Amino acid sequence: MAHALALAARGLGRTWPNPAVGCVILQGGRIVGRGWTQPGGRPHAERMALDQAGPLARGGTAYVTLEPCAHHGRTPPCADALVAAGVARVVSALTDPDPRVSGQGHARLRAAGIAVTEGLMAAQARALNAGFLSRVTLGRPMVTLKLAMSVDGRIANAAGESRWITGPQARRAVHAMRATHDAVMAGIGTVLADDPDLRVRDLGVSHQPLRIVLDTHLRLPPGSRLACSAGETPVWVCHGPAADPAALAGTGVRLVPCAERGGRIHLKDVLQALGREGLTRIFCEGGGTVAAALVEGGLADRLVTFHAGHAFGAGGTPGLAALAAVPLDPAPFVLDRASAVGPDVLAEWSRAYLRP
Ligand code: AOF
Ligand code: ZN
Repeated sequence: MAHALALAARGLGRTWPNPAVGCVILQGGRIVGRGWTQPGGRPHAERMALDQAGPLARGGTAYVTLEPCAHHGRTPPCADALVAAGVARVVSALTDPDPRVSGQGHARLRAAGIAVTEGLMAAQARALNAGFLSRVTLGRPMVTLKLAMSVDGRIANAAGESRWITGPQARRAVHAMRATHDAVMAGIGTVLADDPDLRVRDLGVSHQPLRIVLDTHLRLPPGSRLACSAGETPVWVCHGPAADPAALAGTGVRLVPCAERGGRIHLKDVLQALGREGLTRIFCEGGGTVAAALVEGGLADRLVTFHAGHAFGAGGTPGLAALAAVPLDPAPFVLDRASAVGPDVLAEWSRAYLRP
């Protein structure tokens, strides 16, 4: 199952709206098939592993990181494919919450006489599938909030300079993280200040996440790097009802109308709209206003923090804008991992429901 989970992780960022699933088929103690959900969500992991195993799947054991599907999509259900291949045993990590599956995959296997064991490494599978689970159960994608800061939590010095606080190793790590998400998101303040590109660079990846700008009043300049590259890598601009789309006409950006509250698009509504579009994993790169709104709204599921050896003091820009009174106990984010990345410190935090 650990191997199946590692295979599944290869699909992160490129299988939406589907989950990234992994499958390993064993025969006589040897691996005869390995599969993972392919880009765009099809073929499913089981199909790929069964195709590899061919006749060797008969009498074998399949390890799957999610319950095999029971519905007819573009291809027949994976549960039926496992039955047809003559697999003797299926070990699955998690029930699929998709209402079209939701226990029926396991039931079909059992009805065909296959021995089914559920729940192996369930916590790890839940963490891996957090984006898909969030989309199906909460109607919104999972959000990872990245903050690259000075040791005192500032994302710019008193002169407003923010490039670059962290070193090249941290930047590389950020690009690798972008690649495992369906979309990279930033607020218009950051976009106007930095003119970022938000794509994955220098890693040789064949796929780019979408780019999303939170831009209530549609201030995105048509000449910005984002707007100018929208034809190559999609850019979605989430805006409020009163914004005038004329300035961005012809740039190729996609406009996503969202509800406004208190003069600003409402992040919960934005994320629900993105969930309806099928997005499962969002990587948010700031700035402080968006970061604070995500934390305040309980919408930041994971935090990725980089701390660099600068101390900018109170004149610098805080990584999080002001929050209303926050109780001290219990801390909502718990440390998953911390490590040195070049001269900087990387820490990954998540909410309790995402922890393995
Ligand atoms: C599996 N194996 O590798 C994946 C599954 O739109 P469709 O027909 O491709 O179905 C999508 C649903 O299939 C998705 O919502 C989830 O329930 C399941 N994903 N199932 O057996 C896989 N990716
Ligand atoms: Zn399937």
